[in-house]
Order: sequence, then C-alpha cells, then structure tokens
Amino acid sequence: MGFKCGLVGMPNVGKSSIFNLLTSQKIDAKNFPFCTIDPNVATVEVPDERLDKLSDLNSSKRKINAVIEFVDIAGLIKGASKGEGLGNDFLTHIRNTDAIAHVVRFFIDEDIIHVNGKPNPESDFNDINTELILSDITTLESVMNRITKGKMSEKEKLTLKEEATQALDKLNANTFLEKNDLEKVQETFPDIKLLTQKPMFVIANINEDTSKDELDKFKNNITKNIKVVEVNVKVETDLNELTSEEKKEFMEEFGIDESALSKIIKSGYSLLDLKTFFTSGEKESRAWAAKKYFNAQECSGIIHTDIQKGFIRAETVSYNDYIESGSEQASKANGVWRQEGRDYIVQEGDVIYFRFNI
Ligand SMILES: Nc1nc2c(ncn2[C@@H]2O[C@H](COP(=O)(O)OP(=O)(O)O)[C@@H](O)[C@H]2O)c(=O)[nH]1
Ligand SMILES: [Mg+2]
Repeated sequence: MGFKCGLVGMPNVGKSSIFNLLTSQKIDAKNFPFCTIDPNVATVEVPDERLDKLSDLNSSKRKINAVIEFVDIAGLIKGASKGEGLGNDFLTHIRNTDAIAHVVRFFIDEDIIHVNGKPNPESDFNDINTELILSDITTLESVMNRITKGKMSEKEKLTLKEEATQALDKLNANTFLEKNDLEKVQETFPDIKLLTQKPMFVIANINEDTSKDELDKFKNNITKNIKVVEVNVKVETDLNELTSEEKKEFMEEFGIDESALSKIIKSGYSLLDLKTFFTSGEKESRAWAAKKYFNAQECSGIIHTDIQKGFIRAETVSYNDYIESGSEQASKANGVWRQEGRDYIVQEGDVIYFRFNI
C-alpha cells in the first residue's frame, strides 16, 4: 500500500531540500519491488524502535520497516487555483496524496529570494491555504452540477445539495472542511477528493536567526490542532553527510534527541491514521501499516492476498506482552498469546502470526 504525503508551500521555502533529505535515507529497493521510480516521489522507512527490539529479540536476518511516500509538489503560488504559476496541475498532484506537509519558511537569508519580497510565515501559510480552499470551491461547484444532472430522486438531490451548500458556506468563510462535512455527497460520488479535508501538519523551516516570538505567534494564530515540526533544514542537510557515529556525537553535543528527518516521517505517518502491526521471526521482522479499522482478515491481505483468501485465524500477542515475556515461547507459556478470528480488530503494535490454508 502506498501512503503518500505531499510537500506543499511557497517557492523557495525548502521543499526540495527536505525532499532531498528524505531521499537520502536510502531504503533497500529489493524489499519494495512495487515502488516506482519517480523523481518526485521518495519512499522512506518509518523509524520504529519496537521493530528494532523485535528484530533483536529474534535475531531476525532481515528487518523491514513500514514505508511512506513523500511527494515534492512544486509550483503552488498565490493564484494557482486561477491558473497562476503552474496552476491547476499542481492541485491535481495534491489531490492524489493522503496527507499534506505544509512547509513554511522561517529561516532568514537575504540571498534566497522570496516571491513576495519578504517571508511572512503567517501570510505565506494563509496564501497557500486559500488556494486549497478556492480549489475546493471549484470542485464543489462542479459537484452541484453533477447532483442536478444526477439520476437520483428529487428528495435525494435536495439532501445532497443542502450538504454541499453547507460545505461551500464553510469554504467561503475561509474555513477548512472536516472529514464528515460531505458524508452523503462522498458516498454518492466516491471519486471526489477535497484538498482541505486532508490531514495537514506544518514543517517550520527555521535557522539560527529565526525569532522564537515569531514562531510562537505563528503557532498561536494558526487554526486549532495543526502540529508544527521545527526543522533547521540546512543543519540537518549537513548532519546527513556525516557517518552515523559522527552524527550521534554531533546530536549529543547539540542536545538534539531525534533527527528532524525522523520527526517529519513520524508526523506524516501518524497523520495518515494508520496502525502498525508486526510479524517477527528468525527470518525477518517486519512492520506493516494498516487502516485503523482493518480487521484481522483485512490485515492479512496486506501481507498477501492468498493469506486473506485462505484465512483461518490470527495468533496474536500485544507488543508489550511479547517484550515483557522475552520471547515467543515464553509469551505462549505465559498465556498472553490469543487466538483471534477474522473480525478481530487488530490493535496498535500487535505481533501476529496468520494461519491460512490455500
Ligand atoms: N539559509 C537557508 N537556506 C535554505 C534553507 N532551506 C533551503 N534553503 C535554500 O533555499 C533555496 C530554495 O530551496 P528549495 O529547497 O529548492 O525550495 P523549494 O522551492 O521550496 O523547493 C535553496 O537555495 C536552498 O539551498 C535553510 O534552512 N536555510
Ligand atoms: Mg522545489
């Protein structure tokens, strides 16, 4: 399953620099035969200490992390929804992502030009968001047409139009849509993808000259619970050129506990509303990403469609119970392994062995 996170933001805010950082985190391509080579897509591993532990415990020959794709989406500027810059093409790219990483420039550097002369984080952020809102308005206006021409009953049309009108009012008031704003419309037209419904987080590209007050002001003024990840892209790029030993030393010296790269990847992954389950043994330990609502049988299908077809049961233990027991054997002896049927809703961190018959 390819889950995608799109990098959006004004020109010259550091999107491609972040993208390059992400790409430099090399993954073993042979583990992902499905991944297409696209210069604008970086497939990256999601760091997970739990997987490291499981892999160590079982002395697994291979360790395979869950992956997420980042897409470098260039060309979005004020007026894009009206065809300015590279215009609507870019909005189409955003439409095909599952989450948005909104890059905002906080770094000060006279040599790097800014499209509006001078970076102003809040208005930059709002300009891009306005383009997303305008694009959704255009989409919804065409939805109105589709409802009018649709084959449903007049009563149904009325209900759908009412829902679409409420959503349009929200957008016209400069507000993002929520997931459940267009439930009925999206049930009727499942192909409709709205940009402001996508989960979003902010990557604040800072440097040593960034004022803390400005950053705090920004955090206070932006809408509700949008997470802000602060990254000094330049330092992080330099850091990336070091060996892992040197990197560790450097990070300790500067009191950095987690690399920005890891923070970005984890933030993107958590926004996708996925859960992670594990398979672990001597041959390999692997983390799998599944939709939160997936049951055991659906989860088994992520590993292989044959397993889903021939599903018998899931033998499972929670990550904590597994680690506390110290091994598969010991956790079985402790009675913490469970037999679960196909409807079992897999829990975050479950270690699973699927029984199947083909
Ligand atoms: N001083 C400084 N320059 C940066 C930083 N991040 C990116 N740049 C520079 O800004 C320019 C534009 O960066 P780029 O990643 O191409 O931005 P994009 O247009 O958003 O993709 C490049 O010359 C980068 O080297 C930063 O954190 N500090
Ligand atoms: Mg770029």
